[in-house]
Amino acid sequence: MVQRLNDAERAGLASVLPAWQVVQGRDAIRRELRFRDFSEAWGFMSRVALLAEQHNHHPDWSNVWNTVRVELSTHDAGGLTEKDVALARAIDALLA
Ligand code: H2B
Repeated sequence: MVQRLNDAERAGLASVLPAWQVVQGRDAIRRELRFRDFSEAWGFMSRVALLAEQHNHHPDWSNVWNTVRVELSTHDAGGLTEKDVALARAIDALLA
């Protein structure tokens, strides 16, 4: 079972994942993205869905027209793990 991040790993999150915020009241990170329109937002979600399958790790997310809100947390561990960091980095790379 993958372990939740330790204090040192959490302290490094802001520099590794500057576009992501720590969620209040839940051990998770979040990123909100705005696209030009629904089609671009959905295209992004499709690409992330394929990434999630490759990682066997899936986002908790929502979409409203051109906005996608992504939350990452490891359900099996009850909080943030290296799996969330890896998926967040892969999502950032998609957007780069
Ligand atoms: N995604 C997330 N976010 N957390 C998990 O614990 C998780 C997952 N577990 N995707 C995976 C799938 C899982 O339940 C399978 C059985 O490994």
